[in-house]
Amino acid sequence: MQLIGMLDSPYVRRVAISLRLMAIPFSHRAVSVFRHLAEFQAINPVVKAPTLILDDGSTLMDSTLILDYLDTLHPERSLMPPALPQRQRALRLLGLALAAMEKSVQLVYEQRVRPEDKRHQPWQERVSAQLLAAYGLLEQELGREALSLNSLDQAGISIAVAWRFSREMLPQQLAWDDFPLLQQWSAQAEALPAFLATPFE
Ligand SMILES: N[C@@H](CCC(=O)N[C@@H](CS)C(=O)NCC(=O)O)C(=O)O
Repeated sequence: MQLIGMLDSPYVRRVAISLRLMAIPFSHRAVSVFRHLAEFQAINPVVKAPTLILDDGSTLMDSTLILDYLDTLHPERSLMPPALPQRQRALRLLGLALAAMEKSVQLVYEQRVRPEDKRHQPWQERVSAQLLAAYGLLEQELGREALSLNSLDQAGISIAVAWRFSREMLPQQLAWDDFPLLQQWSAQAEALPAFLATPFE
């Protein structure tokens, strides 16, 4: 199995970390959707990272669908809680983490890909407010019930991955110190062997 995409993509990184935590062997090819466009198109003409090349040569894309496939391969190693109420909470947290990733990626594209004279301020403000809402709600959720490394699941992984991505790529975007519980969770998660072996780069 080959995972295609850069580890500075939160979607690629959460799949890579999950593969490690699930003890599924894979190789990783750091192909960029921007800098290596032709190479990426040859693998997946749709150019979406992550792309997973399976052993039979077929390709999957979209991190959530890839994780669904991995869960089907090894249900006993799934990183999603199997039953309510833990699964409901994981889905809620995961939705917020995925929204934070998506809004961060949109802002990065606005700031780094779109020419300055083509930027639309109201759109940037809307996306910024959505990002702030996602992290605000995550901070509240962590205050209601703390995350624990003893029960690390896909929500905990994705929250830490989203946070790292946003902080690295959008250092000026939010007052990051306003989110101490997220900060603390990120520090704990980033110290785990599976995270250290999958550096943001
Ligand atoms: N919902 C997708 C989002 C993946 C995504 O947008 N990845 C970015 C890289 S961070 C990408 O492929 N960008 C290239 C493009 O959309 O043209 C997932 O969960 O995998």
